[in-house]
Amino acid sequence: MFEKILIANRGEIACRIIQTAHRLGVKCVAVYSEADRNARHVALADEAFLLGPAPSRESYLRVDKIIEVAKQSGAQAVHPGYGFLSENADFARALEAAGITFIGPPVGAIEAMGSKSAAKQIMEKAGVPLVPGYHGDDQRKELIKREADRCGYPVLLKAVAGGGGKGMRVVWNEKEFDEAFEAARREGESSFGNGDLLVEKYLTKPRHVELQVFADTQGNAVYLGDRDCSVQRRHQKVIEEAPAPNIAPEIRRAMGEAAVNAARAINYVGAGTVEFLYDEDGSFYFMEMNTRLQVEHPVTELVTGQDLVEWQLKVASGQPLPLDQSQVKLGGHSLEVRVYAEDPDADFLPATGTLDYLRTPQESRYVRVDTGVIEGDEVSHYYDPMIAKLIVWDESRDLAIRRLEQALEAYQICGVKTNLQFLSNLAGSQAFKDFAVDTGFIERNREALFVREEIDEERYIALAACYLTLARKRQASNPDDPTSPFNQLNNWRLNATQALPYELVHGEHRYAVRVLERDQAFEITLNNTSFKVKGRLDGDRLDASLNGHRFSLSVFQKAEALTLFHDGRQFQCERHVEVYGENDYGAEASLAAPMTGTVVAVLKEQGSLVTAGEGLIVIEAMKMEQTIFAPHDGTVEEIFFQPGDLVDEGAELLAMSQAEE
Ligand code: MV4
Repeated sequence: MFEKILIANRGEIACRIIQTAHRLGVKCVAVYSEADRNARHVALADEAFLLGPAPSRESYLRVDKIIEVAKQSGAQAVHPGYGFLSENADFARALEAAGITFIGPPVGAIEAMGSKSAAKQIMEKAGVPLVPGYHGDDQRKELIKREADRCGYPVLLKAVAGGGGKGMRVVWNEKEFDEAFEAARREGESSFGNGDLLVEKYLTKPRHVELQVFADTQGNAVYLGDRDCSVQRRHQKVIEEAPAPNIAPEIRRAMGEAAVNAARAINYVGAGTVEFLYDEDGSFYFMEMNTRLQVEHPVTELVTGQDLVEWQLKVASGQPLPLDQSQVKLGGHSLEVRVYAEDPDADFLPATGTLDYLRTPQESRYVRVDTGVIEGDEVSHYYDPMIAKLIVWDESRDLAIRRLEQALEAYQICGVKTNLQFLSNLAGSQAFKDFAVDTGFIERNREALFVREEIDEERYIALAACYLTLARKRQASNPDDPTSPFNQLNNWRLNATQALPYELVHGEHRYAVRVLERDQAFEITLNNTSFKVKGRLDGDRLDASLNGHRFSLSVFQKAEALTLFHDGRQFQCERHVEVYGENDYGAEASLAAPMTGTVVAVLKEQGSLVTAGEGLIVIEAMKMEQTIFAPHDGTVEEIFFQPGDLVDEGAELLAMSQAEE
């Protein structure tokens, strides 16, 4: 086993690899870009080296810098993770030349699977089922047309150099062929610099079923079960599960054996994934082979009980596979969703921001969170906007889905838009529970998946007012807390039998709210609705009963913005505050009473020097005290009222001069 490895990656996969390596007693070297100086993977590693500026091409893709760091740190091997350089043959070759082990397949295997048609030709020889069609080097149009006719329409024209759904064109009938052929060729030329095409029978409702394979340097190869990744959006996997549901055991076994044959056909070593298109009639066809550890490998780990990164480290250090095929046992069902910083209302465009508030579900044997971020981290535009992978396991698919729904409810993020609501809608949809899933699932179920449930805004506004009131009472019992959002200009204490006013804004709606405390409960009134509310605040947890209906929710407040997390949803509102400061008084710095009331204390004497934010005078209105603070540095020139005086709203309370700049 290695003593020290370098992880040439970032984010969740880098953290995940480090965790296994440390468990095996292997030291870890991290590499990072300037944007990742404080990233979690850097903190977890034993040592870390700066690669360069944030852009990947100047950091995580810098083959020369990474090899230099590997040499300098004495790393014996490099784990590439996924993405970045994980399927870059030149990188694997350069490491080999430097005498450093690449924790992945041989260079030849990476290159063999790099081209769709080459891969298909290899698989055909290995007896791996292919979709009926043509993927030869002869690119004459009349030949490809003849092959299309032989397949029978619809057919799919695919750019040989394409991938991830790019460069595919469905031809529904013979009449469309000529135009489609020319267009597909042009697109191949312009997008991939290669207009070569292959043609296949078009499967109209396929599933994406992939097999996890592993091979070692002693000629052993096994499959570790399968995964269904059909729920995709624009060729981005959204939810993955293992095992693939509703597949007959003999077909499952046949796919596994075909996948092992595929691996043997290219003298594979390490972790690999063989992807199949699975048709409704139970037939399956080789799609492509990925020569890296996949994002979704944790679902396989949870149903096999195996740590695939441990397998990678053992195989790369020359050890045999830990299990033979007869020892691979599968149990239960696992699902993974990818929590992304993206905006569902902006067609899932990547979102950026700061993770101001981050609560993750409690991990257990049923719930796993693989993440590369902590609360307070920035999600930048430089890299894939994945925040975390949430993986669940249980004895059955239904139980695992229930676990997923619960875990998603407990996943709470503020500060950046996420796809959490979409994932909850998906996991909770009947179609998904019924496994009516193929690659067209999301398009077919848009209605259910993109629904914005109507919420009872008034209830949430009342709960927000309840939170604000309890938080103020809590703060009032701790007036020295300078960080409290309530220790601002309009500080006061609730000793009221009178109502406490709030102005809360949610979207386009402004709510004038009154909170009256009576008999250990609040009477909260807004619009013409009144709620009897009892509440208890413990940290950011609010347990409340609203007209006898119990709510348990988390609340995050940043300045005047409130986010209430409840029942898997987020409700946001803003407290509108009149802040008395310089802008309200202009240059002469006189301070007017913000409301009619009684002067209860004068905190400064005439002629005293004050600094901005110092308390000057306290007035009481509606049984609440309100301190008026100095809007800037200066001198108290004259005080117009004394304790006990009644003042009208707008009356000038005192005059201040501005301190010299
Ligand atoms: C297909 C197909 C139907 N028939 N090939 C999409 C990208 C690449 N992985 C292959 N893909 C497909 N190839 C034939 N002959 C449908 C797809 C496809 C797809 C496949 C797997 C997962 C999601 C998909 C989404 C759209 C289309």
